[in-house]
Amino acid sequence: MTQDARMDHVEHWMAIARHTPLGILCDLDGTLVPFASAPEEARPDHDAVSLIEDLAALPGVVVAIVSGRPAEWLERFFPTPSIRLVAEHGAMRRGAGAWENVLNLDPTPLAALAEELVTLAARHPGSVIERKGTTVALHYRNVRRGRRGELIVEAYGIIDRFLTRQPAYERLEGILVTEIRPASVKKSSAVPWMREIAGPGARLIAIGDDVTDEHMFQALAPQDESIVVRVTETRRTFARWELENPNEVRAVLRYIHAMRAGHSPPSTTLPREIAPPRSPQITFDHELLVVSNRLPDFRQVEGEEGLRRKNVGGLVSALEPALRARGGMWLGWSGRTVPDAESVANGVIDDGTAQFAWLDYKEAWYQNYYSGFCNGTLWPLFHSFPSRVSLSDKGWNAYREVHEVIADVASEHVGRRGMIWAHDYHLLLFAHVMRQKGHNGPIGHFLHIPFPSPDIFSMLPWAGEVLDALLDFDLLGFHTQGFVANFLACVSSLLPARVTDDVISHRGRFTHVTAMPIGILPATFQEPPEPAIVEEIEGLMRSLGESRLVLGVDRLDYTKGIPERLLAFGRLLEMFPDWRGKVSLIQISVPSRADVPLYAEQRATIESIVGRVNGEFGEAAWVPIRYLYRSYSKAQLSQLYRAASVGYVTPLRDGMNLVAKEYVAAQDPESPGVLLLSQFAGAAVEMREAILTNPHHTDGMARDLDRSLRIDLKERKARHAKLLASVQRSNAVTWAEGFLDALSACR
Ligand code: GDG
Repeated sequence: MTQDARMDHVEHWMAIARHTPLGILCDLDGTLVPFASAPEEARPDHDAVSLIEDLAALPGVVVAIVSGRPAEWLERFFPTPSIRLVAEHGAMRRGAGAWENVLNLDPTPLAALAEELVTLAARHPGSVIERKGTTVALHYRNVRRGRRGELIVEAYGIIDRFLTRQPAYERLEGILVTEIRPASVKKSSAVPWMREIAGPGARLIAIGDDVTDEHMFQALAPQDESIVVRVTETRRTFARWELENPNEVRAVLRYIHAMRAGHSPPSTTLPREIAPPRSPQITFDHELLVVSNRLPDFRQVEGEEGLRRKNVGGLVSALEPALRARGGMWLGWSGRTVPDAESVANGVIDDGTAQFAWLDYKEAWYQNYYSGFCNGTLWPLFHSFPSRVSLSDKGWNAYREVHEVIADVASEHVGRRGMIWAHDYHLLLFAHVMRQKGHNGPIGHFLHIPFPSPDIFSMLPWAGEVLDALLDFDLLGFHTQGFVANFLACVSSLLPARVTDDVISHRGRFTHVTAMPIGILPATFQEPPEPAIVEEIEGLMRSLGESRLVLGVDRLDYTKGIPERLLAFGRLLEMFPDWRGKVSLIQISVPSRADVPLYAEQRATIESIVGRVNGEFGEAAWVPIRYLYRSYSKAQLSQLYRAASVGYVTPLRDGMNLVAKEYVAAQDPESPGVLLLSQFAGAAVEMREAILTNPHHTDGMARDLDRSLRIDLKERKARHAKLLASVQRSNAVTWAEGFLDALSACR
């Protein structure tokens, strides 16, 4: 800071400190009082209380403590009536001596929720339930890292049920705490209230550290000042100024007191201005940044103001508990493209449960990076379809360029020592570019698709560069030991690296390599469906008449082996004519990458096979194959899975295949169906009790399908019980937590 700027800064604060009327809104925990490991241990000490009392006694000054704490608790420490108190984020407030209940809610449902959460917390050491008048908070700061996900999943189940029935309440995420509170109150409500109390011409100073304080900062007017107490360097905020810790807050309050009381101002650290751009959105302490090509849970909503959350399941359900538990952020492409000549936008969405940072892509990136290098080069190469691999320098250059862009946005959201978890083949160079930008925190990568053998991988002209870049990650996760072995073989043959069982040393760095099969949240496939959902699926089932159902569900992709599966079904009807009229195949193909020519071709191939089989075997009252090129809700899928005698999951090659696990999770254990699974799906490694099949061998697959349809109830139950146990044991939460624990352990 230059001498002039320093003078301006001092004068600015002197003017505020002396302004009359002046209103001070100060948060307590983390702002005036340091954090303690349990909420009941953090109390305002004598120094803090007398400082606030002294300020409140000054003429022309109004002071409010604005806290999430209950009214009685605040009253105990700040009995002096001239101190204004805002409790429970604004639900209760004490004006000139008297408490006012801003809301009038029936306390019974909240009490029931609190009871349920207390029972849950009793099973999770370290978790604490804090009851306040109109709010309940679950603190999980002291729950062991690896155990937080499990707690959060269960807690959110309970909380979500409550919120559905009690729309007057909402959930608010703090730092390792989740709070359920009346929806209409926020700390922002304290701002106009204080302005009115302070009187005409008032300037306000708001000081806070938490995401709840951001609401207060947002509600301020241009003449007011906002000061954030930084938890880490990664925090983004609406505030204009920052202080390091509660000691600095107290020093500034003492400075204001001295300036007004006519004492000589103590030499003190004045708030530092936060360099713009400050966040246009509320975000908070990101211990963890997850990066994937796409934000999988967002879709652009036509005619509305942009992106909105839409629950379509998938990876987000696996990661969300970990994100919530760690106050994490997820960064990815918005799904929108802008013309190449325009600059790309990025921003943050906070939907109240997690933080999502998005960026738009230029049209050229979509063409050359996403459709080109990712889906035209890496996808077929990694799935061992060499004849479908397209290679171009343009694609490779775009791949590198987009990594740079994403890394720049990532650097805005995570501190240099923060933890980053990058996903999939779209981001193989991510650690490399982040290291170049100075990131030295742990970075992990999980590959959701297979890793090919060296003879296939070395088709890539940039094979050595990709491997070298991958070794800038601290941890590389794959679905199976087979993919790990392929990766290690590629490294050994293409790089001068030292390879042991699970650690590679290269350029003085160590990269850990591990097999960590992804799972699902099995209980979510057993939830009772809404009546409207039952009706649509029952209609579909009625159209099958007496036929037993064989079910295929996939994204429309050539790796999923849909034509091979349909041909084998036709072969079944040929080889085992008894099944004619008694069994139907429903194949659901979810539209995917429809603008890529290979995918459009695949669709035409499938439709022509369906036409052929139906033409050859169909009868007036029986359609052999129902082909549905559309998507269904998760609840509808669960119902279809449950109704199917055979889950027909036969990819030619697949990293894992979640449909196989979902099918098992959705079955009725008393009368389960049979999983017919390709031996080339990653899932086949864990799911040995499925009927394994070779999708390249049409006759063999037809025979395996026949066998699957004939298995008796006893064997079905025995196979299903074992499969279900494995699906439950190795689930989405254990996967995400396991990966993050392993990543922490790498350092
Ligand atoms: C990649 C890897 C790996 C399908 N239709 C609908 C729908 N789905 C859901 C399924 C399932 C998901 O999509 C598909 O997951 P897969 O695992 O089968 O396949 P990919 O999309 O290729 O995923 C794969 C996975 O990453 C995870 O690591 O297993 O190997 O290729 O969850 O239920 N969901 C909804 N409506 C549909 O119509 N809501």
